[in-house]
Amino acid sequence: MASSLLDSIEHPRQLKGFSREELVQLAGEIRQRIVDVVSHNGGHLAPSLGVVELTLAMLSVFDPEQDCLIWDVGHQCYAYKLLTGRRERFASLRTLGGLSGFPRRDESPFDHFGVGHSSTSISAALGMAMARDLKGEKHHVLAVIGDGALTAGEAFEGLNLAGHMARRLIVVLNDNEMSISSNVGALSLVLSRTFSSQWVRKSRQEVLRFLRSIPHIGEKLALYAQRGEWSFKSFFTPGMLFEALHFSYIGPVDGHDIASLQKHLQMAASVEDGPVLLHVRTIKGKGYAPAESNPTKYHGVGSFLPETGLPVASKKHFPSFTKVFGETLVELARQDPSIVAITAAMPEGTGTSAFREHFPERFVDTGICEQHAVTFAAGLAARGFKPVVAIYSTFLQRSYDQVVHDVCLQHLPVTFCIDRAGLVGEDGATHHGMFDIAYLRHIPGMHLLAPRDENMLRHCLVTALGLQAPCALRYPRGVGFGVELEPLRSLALARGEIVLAGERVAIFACGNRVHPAMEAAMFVRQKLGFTPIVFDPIWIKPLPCEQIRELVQSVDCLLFVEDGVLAGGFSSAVLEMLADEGLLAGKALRRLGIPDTFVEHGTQLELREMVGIRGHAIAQAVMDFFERKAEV
Ligand SMILES: Cc1ncc(C[n+]2csc(CCOP(=O)(O)OP(=O)(O)O)c2C)c(N)n1
Repeated sequence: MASSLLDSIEHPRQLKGFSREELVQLAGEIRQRIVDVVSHNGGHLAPSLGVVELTLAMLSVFDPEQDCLIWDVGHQCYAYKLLTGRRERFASLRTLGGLSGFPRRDESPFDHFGVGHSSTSISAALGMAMARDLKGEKHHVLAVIGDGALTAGEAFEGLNLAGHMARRLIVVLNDNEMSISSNVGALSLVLSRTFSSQWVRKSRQEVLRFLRSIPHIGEKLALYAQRGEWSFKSFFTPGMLFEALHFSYIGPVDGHDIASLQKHLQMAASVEDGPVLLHVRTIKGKGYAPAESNPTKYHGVGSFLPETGLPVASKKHFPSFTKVFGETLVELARQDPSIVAITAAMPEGTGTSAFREHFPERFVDTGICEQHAVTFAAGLAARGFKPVVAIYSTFLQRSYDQVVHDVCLQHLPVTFCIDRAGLVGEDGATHHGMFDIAYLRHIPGMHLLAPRDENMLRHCLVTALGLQAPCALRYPRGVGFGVELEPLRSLALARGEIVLAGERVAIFACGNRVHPAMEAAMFVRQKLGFTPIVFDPIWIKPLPCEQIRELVQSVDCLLFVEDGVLAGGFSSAVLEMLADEGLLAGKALRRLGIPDTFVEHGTQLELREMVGIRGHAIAQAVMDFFERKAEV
């Protein structure tokens, strides 16, 4: 339609010819398109709505073909995708084979750096700035980082080196006072300082007047002081912090005023002698009332009705693993005052918001600081508390050394509740929790549990808290199996359960694959007239060796299935043990799990189907032992 400016954009360079009014109209159209598509596909709505004007301003001032624009976390990149050649594919956002929800170098030449985890942008940008200088190139490098992402250590490591290297670099701080929940920490207090008081403005004028009056050098001094107003302002605004790190500071700037953004971006681009930080204030969820009024809820959403913002009614009635975990933790903390809950900026995502409500004095949100969260927990544990670190599998990757060095090496009883373990779905490759078994099971002293359902999750949590040792439990994203919740009980160490008795084939199913394995076994019973055994080890470490030995000796065929990488995962653990004990001779073997490749985005079901860990793939694998087709 001719009236749609957005549909006329084939290349971002067209934006340079747009008037301010046209850019404002375009901002409205972009918001509409984002709401339309995200209401179908789900996605990171509020972050993307908040940076529409910033995206337009950056693309109209810079040349994204030459200049490197790097988004931190990358969850706010939807407007950028729409304007950089991906408009026509935008409806496929986050679907199998469609556009990723995050920037990816293999998706577009405009995506200069791939991302999904937070706080990497300044480091990557600085590396690119150095590469530019070494190659004698002239382009700009920009990192756009949120105030939430700025709480992470890596962001400060980047700022620290950038100030030291003094290379040309623009860091745009997108400050909306929100992480997923309200931002936390002393830094957020610094950022909220404003340059509003009259006396500050007045003193600035007086200082400038005084400087100008100095003979010979006065004008020059005033110019320096004026460069901008910014340097001066920095004493009274968050700028002080950044100036101390040898950044020039500009801001704060209204992040929804395109003209002002363009002016200040140009100002930032003119700084030749070192890094500059442009502080932009935005409203998360801007322009869509439900998201503006509840940015936490609309940070990341499933499908919803665009007119109201209400979720599309889901068929899933069962509570999620996350919810069951959160409620059980509250239940346990009522009786045990030594339990402390820790999250790294994900109170809602990990279900610890329930704990925050009931025991605010025993709840800590560290900000996006997974490494700090783990060592902080170790400190609490060293002084007699029982810290529970609730964290997504993919983000715990950040804390590998802290788990090894601060927790396990000192035998400290920290409980890791690892949510989103396994394939997570639409967030894709950066977010799948597929490595945790492999990166935890080799750490001496670590205990590792994989509850098969929500009931077992509760028992595992009680067990972990009673261990007096480091322990992790991993459970998947999404709803449980709807099993009836039993009274809590502690589990015996290194004992699994035969959940389906049978013969000839033993299926070793780990965590959320146990129920599908049981369904598969029932199918095989119908087709082949015998029932394979389904064994749930519950413990990945220490393994239930005794039971495994017995089982293996009773069958000829061993099938393993797990929602995690095959390399170093659960089946690896069992096979290592069996090989060491010489128990594998004459056995037919098959392993189902995630192969040695990064898995893309799609629904959880599609992805499990793709890697072959769903019920019918398990059934087929059993049938294969007998060279029979499952026909399912
Ligand atoms: C290492 C890591 N931990 C946690 C997350 C989950 N996460 C995604 S966005 C986000 C909040 C980011 O806040 P901010 O940078 O201020 O951006 P905003 O969403 O407010 O635009 C968090 C915690 C992540 N992506 N990476």
